[in-house]
Amino acid sequence: MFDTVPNLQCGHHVLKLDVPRIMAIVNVTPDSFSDGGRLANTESAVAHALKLVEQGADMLDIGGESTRPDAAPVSLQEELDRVVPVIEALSTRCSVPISIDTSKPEVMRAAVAAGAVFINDVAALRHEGAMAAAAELGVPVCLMHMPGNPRTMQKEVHYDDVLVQVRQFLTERMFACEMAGISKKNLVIDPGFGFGKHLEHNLALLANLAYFCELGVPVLAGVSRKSMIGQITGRGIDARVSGSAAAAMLAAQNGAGIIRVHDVAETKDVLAVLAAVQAAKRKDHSVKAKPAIQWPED
Ligand code: YH5
Repeated sequence: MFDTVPNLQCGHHVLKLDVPRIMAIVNVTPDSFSDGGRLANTESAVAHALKLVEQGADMLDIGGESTRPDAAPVSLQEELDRVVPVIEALSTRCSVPISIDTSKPEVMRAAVAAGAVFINDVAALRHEGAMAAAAELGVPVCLMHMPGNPRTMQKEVHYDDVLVQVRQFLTERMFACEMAGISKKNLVIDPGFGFGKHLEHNLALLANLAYFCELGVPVLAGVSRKSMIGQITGRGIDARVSGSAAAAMLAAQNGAGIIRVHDVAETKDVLAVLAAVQAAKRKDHSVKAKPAIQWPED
C-alpha cells in the first residue's frame, strides 16, 4: 500500500511516518496529577502535556479512563469532564495532533469537537455506536487487539498461535471499518501489548511486529512501563524507563510507525540512535551478526 511514505492526515496536521513517531501518554485521572479538584487536575494535565511536546512528542494521547483490570469503571459524564477541558486547552496551545483514548462514541464526538484529530480505541470500535461515530468523524483511528474487555482479558489467556490470532482479529476489524465507510488511509493497528497476553505472547508480538506491517497500515506499539518490562527487568513501575526505551527501540526496528510512551525525552534519544545506525547500514553487504560468545560445538 505504501510505495513511498505513509502519511496520516489528522485534521490540519500531517503525521509523516517516514521515521517512527512518538505518541505521548497523558492520563487525566484524578490521582495522576493532583488532588486539588477538577481545575487543578486540568491545569496540571495541560502543563504535563506541553512539557511532553517540548521534549519532542509527535502527538498527545489524552485518556480519562483507566484500562487496568481492577479499575472502577468511569461514567460517561465523568470521562467527558476529565478529557474535554484538557483537549480544549491544548488544541489552541499546542503544535501536535491530539488523540483521544476512549471506547465511548459520545466521548469520541465531544473530543473531536474540542479539537482531537485521532481516535485511539483499545476496544477497536466494538462498543455500540463507536464504529458509526468514528466513520462520521472522519479522523484516523487506532484499532487495538484485546480479547474480551479490560475486566475479563487476563482471566483465560490462551492462544494456539498469538501472531496469527491477533492478526486475524485486526484484519476482521479493518474489514468492519471498511464496511462502515472508514478509509484504509485512516487506519492504524496495534497488537495490544499486555491486553489479554502473558509475557511469552508479548515477546512473540514484539519480536515479530513486522508481521503486522504486512496488513498495509501503520502499526502502533505501546509497551511503556507495562508489566512485561517489569517481568523482564524485575523492576517496579517507576523504574522501567530504560527497559521501556529498549523495547521502544525494538518496536521501531521491527516496523512500528508510532510508539506510545510515558517517557518522551528518553524515547526520543533511543530513536535517534536507531535512526543514525540505520542510516549507516550498508546495502551492498549482508553482514551476519555473530553471537558474542561462540561455544566449541558452534
Ligand atoms: C496500547 O498498548 N495501552 S493503557 C499498565 C502499566 C503501564 C501502562 C502496569 N492504551 C495501550 O499504558 N492504547 C493503553 O503498568 C493503549 N495501545 C494503545 N493503542 C495501558 C497502559 C499501561 C498499563
